[in-house]
Amino acid sequence: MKKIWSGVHLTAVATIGGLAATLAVSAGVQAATGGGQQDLTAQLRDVQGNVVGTLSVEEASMGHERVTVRVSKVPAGFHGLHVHTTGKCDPQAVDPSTGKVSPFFTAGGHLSLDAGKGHPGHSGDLPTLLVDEAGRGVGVSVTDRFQTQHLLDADGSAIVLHALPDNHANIPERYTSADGKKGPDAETLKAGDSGGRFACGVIQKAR
Ligand SMILES: [Cu+2]
Repeated sequence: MKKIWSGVHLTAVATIGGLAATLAVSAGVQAATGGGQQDLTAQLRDVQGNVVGTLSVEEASMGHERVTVRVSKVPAGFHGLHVHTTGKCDPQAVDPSTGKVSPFFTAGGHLSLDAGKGHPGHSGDLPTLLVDEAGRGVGVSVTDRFQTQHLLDADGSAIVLHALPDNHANIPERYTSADGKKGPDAETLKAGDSGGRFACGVIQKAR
């Protein structure tokens, strides 16, 4: 995906076009099985402990999950958004590699069910969230990169909203990183330079 605008446009069209078919398939499956899989939810809190948003994960169709995030009281602009590996959101967490407080470090890295794929190919990578001037934002996406059982594994999982936009490692060859290489460097390939972790929510079963 070289031209970011064409990529965004195609994604939006595909999502809208697929929705009617998705809903029809989902209704058919539920009628046949007497219910879908377990829906999931999370409450996002910032470093001070304020609730700033909610997450819901629902079955959209066979093998696809619909992920909805709603936030308020978040700084305006784009924010990186990912499912992280571990269901632990400690605002006082310390990064052992630096010895410094790194809020929500305990949530681990991006959920990655295929070790061969880096960012933005991680299972937990989601579209960046747009927050308006009033501090509100809503993001809806459909993904086939994970199933709800992957989020409810032994150590759980967490949704993390970052402080900065996620560049999805889209650093064209014409740019040179600080280490002299063209294109994305190791840090970009890890998390898309989306900065600190602004808010975190442990993902759990919805009631
Ligand atoms: Cu993240």
